Amino acid sequence: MFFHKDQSEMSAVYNEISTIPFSSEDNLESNSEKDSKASSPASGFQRCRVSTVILGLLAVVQLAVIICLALHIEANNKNVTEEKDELKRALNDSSLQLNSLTQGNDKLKKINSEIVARSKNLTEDRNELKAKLDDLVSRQNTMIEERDNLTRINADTQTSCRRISLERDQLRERLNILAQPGWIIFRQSAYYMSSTTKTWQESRDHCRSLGTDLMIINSKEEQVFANGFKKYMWIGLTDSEGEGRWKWVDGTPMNTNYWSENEPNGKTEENCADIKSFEIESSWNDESCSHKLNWICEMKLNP
Ligand code: MAN
Ligand code: CA
Repeated sequence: MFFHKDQSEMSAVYNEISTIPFSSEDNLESNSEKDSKASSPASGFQRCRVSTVILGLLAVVQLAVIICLALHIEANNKNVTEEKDELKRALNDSSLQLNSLTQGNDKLKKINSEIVARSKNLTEDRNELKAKLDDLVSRQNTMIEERDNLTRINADTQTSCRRISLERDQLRERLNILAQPGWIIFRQSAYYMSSTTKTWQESRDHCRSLGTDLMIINSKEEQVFANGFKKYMWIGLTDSEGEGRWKWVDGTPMNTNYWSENEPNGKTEENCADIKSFEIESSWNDESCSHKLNWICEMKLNP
């Protein structure tokens, strides 16, 4: 293509050169015109030789142009070949890089798939473990609650056990006391009738040493029962804390009474009560507390 272009350019140059007026020739022609009237074979030969020289020069120029064009084309070809080789190498490199990248990409895709699969498995494992942990925490809380309940029940049971043991010991002790001679059971109580005599306070102290106290009479049946012993004996009634304010040994005030006629009559001299006139229902008498009498203790069986 370059060659064709150069060829056409060369033809144009040649045509242009061909049309250039030669001043010398023009001069010659003008001279020849001037000398036309006097033309000769020597001047024709001269003109032919000049034309030949010019044509030769033109041929040399054309050859030089052709050589330059050829060199130029060859240089271009060489550059193009080099560029082509370079592009080929670059293409090969790119191709290799593309292959390498594709392989790397495939590997990464595979690794990514594996990671996704492992992540899925790990997520499932985590969820499973979390569910188990929640279950364990729930069971642990239930067990803690049960343990606390059992601890409370155990503490209550131990308290009950201690209380029952104490009651058992007290009952055993009372049973041992009741097993002694002199005790009689009536209704909800057991009664001990002394065989000796003591002051009211000594008598009370003896009853208390047995875990009981002097007899308290709070029903007609009990009064009749007490008279049945037919003993002149201390009962658990006193006004020693305040004249005329008779109280039983458990602190309750005397309401119903079975005083004998004209009793109580001892005022501040007689502050302790006894059964004296046991043949009649109203048998009580107030007496000097220092007097020595039999006494009767009462143990309540259902306190
Ligand atoms: C004695 C004492 C008194 C009582 C009279 C009447 O003197 O027992 O307390 O009042 O007898 O029985
Ligand atoms: Ca009296």
